[in-house]
Amino acid sequence: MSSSQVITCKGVVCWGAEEEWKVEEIQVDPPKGSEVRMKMLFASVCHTDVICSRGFPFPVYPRVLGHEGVGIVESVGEEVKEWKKGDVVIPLFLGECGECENCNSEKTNLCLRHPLSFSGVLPDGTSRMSIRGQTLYHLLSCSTWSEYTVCDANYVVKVDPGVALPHASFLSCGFSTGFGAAWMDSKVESGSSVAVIGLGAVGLGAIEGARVQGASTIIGVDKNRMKKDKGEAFGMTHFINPDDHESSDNADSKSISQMVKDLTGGVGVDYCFECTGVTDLIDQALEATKMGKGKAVVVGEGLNPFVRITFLNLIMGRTLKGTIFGGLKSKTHLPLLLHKSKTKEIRLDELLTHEMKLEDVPKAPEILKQSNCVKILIKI
Ligand code: CXF
Ligand code: ZN
Repeated sequence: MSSSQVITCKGVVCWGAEEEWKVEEIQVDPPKGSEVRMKMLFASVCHTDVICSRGFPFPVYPRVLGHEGVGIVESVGEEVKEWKKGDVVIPLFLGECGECENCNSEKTNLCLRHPLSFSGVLPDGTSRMSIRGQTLYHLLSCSTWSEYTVCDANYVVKVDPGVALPHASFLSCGFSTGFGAAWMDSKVESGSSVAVIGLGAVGLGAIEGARVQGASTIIGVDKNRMKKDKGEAFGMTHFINPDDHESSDNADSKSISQMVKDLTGGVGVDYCFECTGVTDLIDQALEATKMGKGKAVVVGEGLNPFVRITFLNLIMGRTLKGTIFGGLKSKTHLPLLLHKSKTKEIRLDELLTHEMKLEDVPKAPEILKQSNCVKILIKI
């Protein structure tokens, strides 16, 4: 069904890097030919929303935030054959054409035809959202913190009945990014040793991915001691709180890489997943891996655009790699993860710590700072 009506609804708008987020009345245009308009049911908060609202990687304002969520198709453009009104779907920031060089490669999920875009507009170069006549930009080709949103149909994945909708929302970015990093991007071998720096939803996903792959040692690193129980719930075998190893005068405080080596007979781990986005920790992640064959994977992203790496850490045969969405191809792999959540092979209940209404989303940055916060679910 196509619709020609503009919808007026509520959305969470960011007006600038220093501005507080505001819930505003916005206009959402009907979908164009190859697009889908969705009524959002649930959304969730990912660290990337915060850093994008602060200008990562480019300042694009005003924009409607949110890139995790699940919704129901309200109307489709006339060229859309794959989706119809009433389908439950996840809007994504990455497509999979299945035909381009990258879609045909097992090495990457970065589709060339339906790419990741930071421009704030849909693939046709325009936005479907506005406020008082002014263009509102999208976030990562979606914008899920809105009662309605529009996406290109190629950036949408179906959710089968039986998948819990809050889980579908959590699987639309953060947790899947970490899980995929261990499962698909690195294909962690059974019996490997793994370290995960930063135990937010991404890091907990990496722990779960390493567990599912059969890693024998999974070391979690986080300054928040409340993350010990969370990490263990997902399969972490050892916990490092760097603050516990800090001396008062800082004279002999140990580095994270040293602490990881202390737990692994001095040799380090096969894989280290850096999930905080703190750039200085990337060198620590590299140094925490085994000489000659260790691999450090940058999973988190931060506001600092540059990374410093110790020459020796790299040249001693280690690999440093980055990944988007954990290497998951949106149409091939996300349905597999949704299925794993349905069969409880992956466990997502432990992620949910806070729930809020769309109206309360401006409070989310403060809530994210609370030590017990992992995932905020937004009921739209
Ligand atoms: C993001 C990382 C930065 C590029 C877009 C996707 N992943 C998770 O939020
Ligand atoms: Zn995200």
